[in-house]
Amino acid sequence: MRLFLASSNPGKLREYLELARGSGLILELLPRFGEFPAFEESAPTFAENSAGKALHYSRFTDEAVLADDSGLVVPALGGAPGVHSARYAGAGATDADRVQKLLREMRGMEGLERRARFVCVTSVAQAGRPIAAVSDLATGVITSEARGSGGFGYDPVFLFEELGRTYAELTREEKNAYSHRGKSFSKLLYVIAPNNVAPS
Ligand code: ITT
Repeated sequence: MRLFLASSNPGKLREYLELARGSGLILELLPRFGEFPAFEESAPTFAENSAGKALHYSRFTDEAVLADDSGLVVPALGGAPGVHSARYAGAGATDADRVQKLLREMRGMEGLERRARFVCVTSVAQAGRPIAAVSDLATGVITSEARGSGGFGYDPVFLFEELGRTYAELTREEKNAYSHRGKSFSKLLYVIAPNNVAPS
């Protein structure tokens, strides 16, 4: 099966291309992605933004389109940055600006207050109709300073306790094996490729 990815985020694109390798799915960036009217991600949930993105871009091609809406949820901040993760520090801000804002907002917080999770909802649609929607999450702790140079976004401050390193300190293979996106994509393979045998 062939899928086109609708995403403007190079970090996501790289991870999905790696996840798809060897999966039996052929995944490519949606051709001329940047030329289509952008989808307005104004919904209050990852689910609605994810499905909306996939449905929107699927109207510009005959192939099935995959989109994800993902973000970092910090309960002690009332769920922020949440669905606003990409715009947390305003338009034109960089990953480093968003990370610094998060660390500022969390100054003085300790222990359980630093718990966080990454959430990913992956949607597939074709010709304006939904085909699949799956989601997963990964839990961790927000560090007090950035560590590591891999990944993207909030990876340098997301400590994945199981391995004792931030996402930015993991290899690409490790991040894909444990991340919210990697786990959500694994589920997708069982939902859209009926010949795949799911683990019991
Ligand atoms: P598209 O909508 O075009 O795919 P985007 O970056 O705007 O790109 P989202 O609206 O889903 O995507 O926002 C996701 C944001 O959440 C992303 O920009 C990061 O700041 C953060 N994020 C999501 N997954 C992440 C990950 O694996 N590591 C670090 N940060 C992540």
